[in-house]
Amino acid sequence: MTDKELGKGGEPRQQTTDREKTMTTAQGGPIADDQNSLKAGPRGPVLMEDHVFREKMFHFDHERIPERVVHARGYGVHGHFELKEAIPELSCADIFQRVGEKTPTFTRFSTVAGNKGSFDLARDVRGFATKFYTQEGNWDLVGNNIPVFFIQDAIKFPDLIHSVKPAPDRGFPQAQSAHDNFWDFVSLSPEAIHMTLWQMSDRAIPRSFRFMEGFGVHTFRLVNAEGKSHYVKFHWKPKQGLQSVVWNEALKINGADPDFHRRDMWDAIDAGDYPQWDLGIQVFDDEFADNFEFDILDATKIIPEEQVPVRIIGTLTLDANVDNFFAETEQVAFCTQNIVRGIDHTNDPLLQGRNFSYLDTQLKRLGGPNFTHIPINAPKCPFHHFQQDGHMAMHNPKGRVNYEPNSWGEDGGPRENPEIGFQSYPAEVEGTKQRVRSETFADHYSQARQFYISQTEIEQQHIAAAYTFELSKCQEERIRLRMLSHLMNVHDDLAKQVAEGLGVTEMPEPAKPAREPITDLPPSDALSILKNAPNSFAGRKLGLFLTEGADASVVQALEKAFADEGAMVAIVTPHIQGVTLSDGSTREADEKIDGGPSVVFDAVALVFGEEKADKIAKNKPAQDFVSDAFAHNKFIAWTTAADPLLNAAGIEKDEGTMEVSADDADAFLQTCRKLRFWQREEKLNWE
Ligand code: HDD
Repeated sequence: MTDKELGKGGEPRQQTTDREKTMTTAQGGPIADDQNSLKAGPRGPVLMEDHVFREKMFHFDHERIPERVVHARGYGVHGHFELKEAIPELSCADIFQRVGEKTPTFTRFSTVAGNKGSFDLARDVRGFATKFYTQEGNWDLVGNNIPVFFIQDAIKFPDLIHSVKPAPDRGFPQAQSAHDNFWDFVSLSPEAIHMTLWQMSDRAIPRSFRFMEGFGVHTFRLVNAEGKSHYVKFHWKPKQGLQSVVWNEALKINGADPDFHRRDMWDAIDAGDYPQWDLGIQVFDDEFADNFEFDILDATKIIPEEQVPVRIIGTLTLDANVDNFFAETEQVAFCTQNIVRGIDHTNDPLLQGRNFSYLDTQLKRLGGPNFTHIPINAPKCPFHHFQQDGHMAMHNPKGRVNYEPNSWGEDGGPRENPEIGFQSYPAEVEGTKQRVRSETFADHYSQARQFYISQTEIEQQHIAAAYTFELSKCQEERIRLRMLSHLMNVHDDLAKQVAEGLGVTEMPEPAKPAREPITDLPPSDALSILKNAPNSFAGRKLGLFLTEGADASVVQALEKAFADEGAMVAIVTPHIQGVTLSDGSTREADEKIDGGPSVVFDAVALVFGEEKADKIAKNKPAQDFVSDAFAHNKFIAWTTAADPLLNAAGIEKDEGTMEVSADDADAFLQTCRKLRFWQREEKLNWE
């Protein structure tokens, strides 16, 4: 670099004479030097008059806004919803009228408990919130990846969240429910028990946002043009299929890549592999509601798909990453109260409370009532109203009229329109004012049991192990035993396994149920992840561990087989410079071995050259790579030169491992479609 290109401090100068590219202040004034503040002499004090410095620093000092009180860590992406089946007989919502029409969307996935900087694979519920920019206004479906909630009445929400967040005195634990306060609250709130089964299941450690379901949770209403109402529950079904990781893997992913879920989403969309979900509706009427075993206004209950089938009406495709994380993902403001004509609320007390909380929270978070002026929150259809002023007002009403009724005729601004305007469903309401919980909300165990018996044995084991882990983190015996007293009302086997895991020899008395549970609800296969496995490796990732001199034909065959499937292949090598294969071609590395542990892949293949095979066998990260892949029930392919490593890692080959040549790359892919070799877990853990 010449002296001209370097500043006095030796830093590279990046100057331009192009007006378009010229850096300016926020006021638009061109800036000549952005690296040195204005001083009285080269070594003198900085001058207060330096408007360039002051403006830059002032803005930086105010960059942060309060993080969301829950769901602080999230990841947003653009997409669109395409209607596959019109439902005018059920709803007059504009978005549900024309088959093939695409409505733009913005979806934000999140964890609940952790702060903005926490890790992605916490055991936690995932938020799944979608804003539909419909032609009749924004509709926000603010759901989770679990179809039930911990509490029945929104007045308990601050306590629930306080209990799971870091304790107020010590400021930890971060992003976890495995502590006394959470389980204390839950065990004193039996309504939460059903949701804890979901939370202790593998649903709470999804492999990726792309491989999880979403649920609107509450019962809403669909209202048609004649004003007739049906009840509805909304479902998102991932076309990619369901998949989760195992707990030991989750713990390690959090260290290896705390951004695992957001990176996965970014990479998939960046590669053009757009994730899709079908929007399903469960529709039912008053007669069903009156005969259903539980109250349809109780958000701690599901309606099994076997009882009311899920009808698919459209597809959500996520096809664009954000341009700017703060402007879009951070500033997006979801509100459950954002509904459109044709969709309405019910009396679910949790939903009613949410309708207050979301609007209220945006005021605090985004600093004023004009957050709808921020592009990500603004409707994409025309909008006209007389709301004005306030912080950061971007579009105040034009002209002299800002009120109604007015007599200014054509110049009088927007007018009401009873034809297309929102009409609340005229539900009959009467009752005595009282602070009570309906008796019909009192059964807290029946569906918890139903969830448990709907799982495969592997999944049941995981649930028991998760309760054991979490309760083992509770220091107070009374809390552990109180939880156990509830699990005894859910299922004997579960309670026994957890008791054994905790080392409890004398079982407590079962908790006294508010209402006797129904013990003969049938299992519902839709509740299991493994019973609904996709039998595909598309969208998944193979970790291809290569060393110097690896057989090029095997590498190429694996790369081709997995690419044809629609899967990703990441190359892992001993050095980041990559390797030269047997035919002299090279492969660049995506990861050096200690930066790309097997926990970030769905299956692994070890294609090694003879050279240095013994040295690699002694490498600890390489040993961890295979031993973790094995312990996490992943499929493993290898070539002979990898044998010393497999031996050093103590791998006992089984049907989930296979020696691979160029001819059987396809066979390995087919095996990988099962995603995990669960029989190994049975053998390792239970025999
Ligand atoms: Fe909530 C955020 C989902 C109950 C109060 N919630 C928030 C987000 C999701 C949910 C996905 C993140 C939205 C985003 O990405 O910006 N919440 C749920 C579901 C619930 C639920 C599915 C039960 C069915 N929430 C719930 C209750 C209350 C809140 C009962 C309070 C009465 N939730 C909030 C909040 C948040 C929020 C404090 C924090 C940030 C925000 O709203 O925008 O208002």
